[in-house]
Amino acid sequence: MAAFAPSPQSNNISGEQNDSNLPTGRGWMSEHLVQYQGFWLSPKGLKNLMWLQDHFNPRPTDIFLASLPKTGTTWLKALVFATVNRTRHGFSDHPLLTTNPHDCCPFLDAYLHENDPSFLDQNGSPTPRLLSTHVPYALLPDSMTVNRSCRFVYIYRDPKDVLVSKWHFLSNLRPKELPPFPLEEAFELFCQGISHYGPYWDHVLGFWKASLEFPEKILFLKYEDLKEEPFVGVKRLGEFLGYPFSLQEERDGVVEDIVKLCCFENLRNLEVNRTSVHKFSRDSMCMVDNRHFFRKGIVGDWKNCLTAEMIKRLDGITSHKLIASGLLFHN
Ligand code: PAP
Repeated sequence: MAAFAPSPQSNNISGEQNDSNLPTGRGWMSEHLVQYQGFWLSPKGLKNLMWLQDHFNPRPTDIFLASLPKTGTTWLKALVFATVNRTRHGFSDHPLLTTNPHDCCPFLDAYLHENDPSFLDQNGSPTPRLLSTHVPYALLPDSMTVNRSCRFVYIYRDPKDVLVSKWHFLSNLRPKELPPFPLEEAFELFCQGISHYGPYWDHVLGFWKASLEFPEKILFLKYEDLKEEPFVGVKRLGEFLGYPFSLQEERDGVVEDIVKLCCFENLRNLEVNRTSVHKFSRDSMCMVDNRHFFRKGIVGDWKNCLTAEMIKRLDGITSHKLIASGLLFHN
């Protein structure tokens, strides 16, 4: 699909972007998506991006957690928060026992758009700031990517599980007055790349290439690898972020404590994640029951949802787009 505008010389997009002259695509909820420089965003997502471009001033110590929706963001937030703050909090009264991970590591673009950058400074853990974003690498402002010491941790996941997870999530949030959104329709849009912050493959490749170019700045993680070897993943996180685990900590089982604290079963069963809600932006009505962030937490649920034909088509697109990168998935 052709991009709306040629790639800019710099990543900075100056001024207000009016979405009325951008190509539109069918949304997954009631609103449509707009295509901006090759990526699909909700109209609000586009406004948030403009805000990010114009107003965000990173600190050199900032840690950005980057991802596409439904690739493991919630889990990554918990793991990074617990790793970076492990000397501040004991495991028996840890903030993650009473706070949803999204509230420990806010979405950068959504909060900034609320016109309250000071929120970021009141975030409990001033240094380093843990901030998350779904914005594709190519659309991030230069202030975040060029000549800065800020680090990124990127997580990606098998697109078949991403599609299934996203479809379930949005079906749960769908207003009752709207007709159901069939999986077949979600599948078709996903394959065409028309999905929040998609195309999926372009988003992944953007961060992958950047991580090859700047390996000291971008850590590239796979959900499936984290599931298989969470201890290895947590140790890599600690090392990469400048908080390596000492031998004594390893002997004391600190890595295991973090893995256990952040594991799906533990987080899902906490009262805060069963009964409370998360507000995606400070003043808006965009609220989600925390329980929706914890569905199954497994690898390969697509086998229960997609037809053989769907699997073949989606795997075909993934092979075609990712083969040169080596970022393929074993089924
Ligand atoms: P978001 O984009 O709304 O933040 P995100 O956290 O990226 O969602 O992805 C949600 C997926 O991660 C869900 O997958 P599922 O639908 O296939 O079950 C969710 O269950 C899963 N998930 C949430 N927390 C964890 C965790 N601690 N460990 C493993 N998977 C998790």
